[in-house]
Amino acid sequence: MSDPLLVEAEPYVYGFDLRHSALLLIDMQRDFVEPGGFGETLGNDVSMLQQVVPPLREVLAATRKAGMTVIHTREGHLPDLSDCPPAKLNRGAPSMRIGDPGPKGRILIRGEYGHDIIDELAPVQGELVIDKPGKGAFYATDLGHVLQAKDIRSLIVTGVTTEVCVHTTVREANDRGYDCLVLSDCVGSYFAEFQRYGLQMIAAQGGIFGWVAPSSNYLKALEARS
Ligand code: C5J
Repeated sequence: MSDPLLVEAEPYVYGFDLRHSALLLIDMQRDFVEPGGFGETLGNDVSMLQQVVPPLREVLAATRKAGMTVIHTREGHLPDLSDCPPAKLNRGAPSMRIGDPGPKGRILIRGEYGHDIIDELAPVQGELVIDKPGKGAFYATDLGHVLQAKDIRSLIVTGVTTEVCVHTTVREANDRGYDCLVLSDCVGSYFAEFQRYGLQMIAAQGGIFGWVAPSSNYLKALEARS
């Protein structure tokens, strides 16, 4: 058993073993990050999420170089919407609903251009892509089985949005016994205050859901290993 890599984090140092860890990129899809997608139909300023892309590219490159498992998720639904509960479909007053035709194809539908991951973070061969109908990455997906099969115990969590799919997934993972480190500049919200409080909520009370650190601390830990 090799020594764990150590990341300076809140509320205290996070230790992880490369062979038992995965980088999780949550929903870095055109539908959330670019104009004309689901995020914008809800009235959000999608440019708020674009600041996540440069640091996350660096993290992805370093993680790939280190040989760690990389898993991407995509939120979306089957073309016939059979996996989209009416409560989700009908909620609110968006300018377009899930399944409606938009400039990037049908909103949040699997196989459409807008549903896919942005070019800058596109998965490469060997990386897993988990399609999920809900906010949490464990709900109605194979993620739990995949992590068990790979003997993954720690998750480095990135993606969008901080208070919705990132939070839901971190809470689900925490209840399943995973240690989650959330990289603060690699998760994004449409709301500055949700970003701040969302991160605080994870690390509060001695790390009630997990740990939080800037990506520079994670990169330092990866560099220090050789
Ligand atoms: C949302 C997500 N915000 N990926 N989805 O609806 O956070």
